[in-house]
Amino acid sequence: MLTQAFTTDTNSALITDVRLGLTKSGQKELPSKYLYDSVGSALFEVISVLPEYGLTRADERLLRRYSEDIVARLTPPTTVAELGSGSGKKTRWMLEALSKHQHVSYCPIEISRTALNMCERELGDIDSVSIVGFEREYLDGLLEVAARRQKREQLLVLFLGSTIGNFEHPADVKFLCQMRAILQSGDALLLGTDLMKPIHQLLDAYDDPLGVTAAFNLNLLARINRELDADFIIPQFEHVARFNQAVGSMEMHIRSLQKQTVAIPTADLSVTFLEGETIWTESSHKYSLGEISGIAASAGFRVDAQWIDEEWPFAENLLIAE
Ligand code: AVJ
Repeated sequence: MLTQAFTTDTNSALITDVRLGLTKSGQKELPSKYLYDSVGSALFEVISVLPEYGLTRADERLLRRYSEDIVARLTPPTTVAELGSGSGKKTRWMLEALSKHQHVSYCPIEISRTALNMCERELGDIDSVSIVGFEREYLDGLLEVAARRQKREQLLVLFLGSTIGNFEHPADVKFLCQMRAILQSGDALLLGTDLMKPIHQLLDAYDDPLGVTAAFNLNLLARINRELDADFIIPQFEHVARFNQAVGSMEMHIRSLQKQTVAIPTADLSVTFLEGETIWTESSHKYSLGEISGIAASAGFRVDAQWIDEEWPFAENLLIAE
């Protein structure tokens, strides 16, 4: 009984967003955050080791190589908040570098309890680091961390993996502004951003030959089947990856292979798809260096330093709140 109530409660945001997104006139859409249930998160872990998808390895490489340089630019004592810690694997380098000089409080903020547990297990062994996890939406969690920090402490926010790129411009600037409003001047944000690269490389990265990304995308329909009792017939849909030239973003869509009607009883909904019609499930923006300084400045940050991976163009940007 209790489980039932709990499930209903956590589903209410999904129900609202499915209703909104699938009844929209024009382009149907679903928020990309719903790609990450336990199946989707496991599939993303696989994507991140595919040879065609270099993003996660570039991010890790930069943090491994330059953590000491990054830390040298901070002003201790530092409290670290991480938005979307995931497994916590690439955060190790930053925490190890920081904890050489000081005791560190590390506050991962995650909507997934499973991810929080994983990250506590992965990073729990580092001396001089205490971990306090927050099972919250990003900004709610950040508000709590900011409220608890000591007066003279600098807050370092980690927002890695180019998740910022999933906020379709100008939502990226809006999100940075909301973050800035929670921070004090002098606080730091380490922002990971995937950079523009040849389009054929991007198409391979978001439509890999093994079909892992296709499974990752289509799992969204399978999730709605599981959680909202819907009757999507998965083989009647296909994964589409395309580069949207006008905005400079990779997009994932799910395309209906035929005209069909799907029932989603828990959302009290029945949705008709035309043959070839798509649901837009994700945008992943590919930044230029100029754009990064631009969005930082619009949100009240200055770019203190940048580190760039040459193998897979990707940047770690150390931003300081003005
Ligand atoms: C986890 C947000 C960085 O945008 O590239 C991977 C997710 N989507 N393959 C990205 C993703 C398709 C990913 N991020």
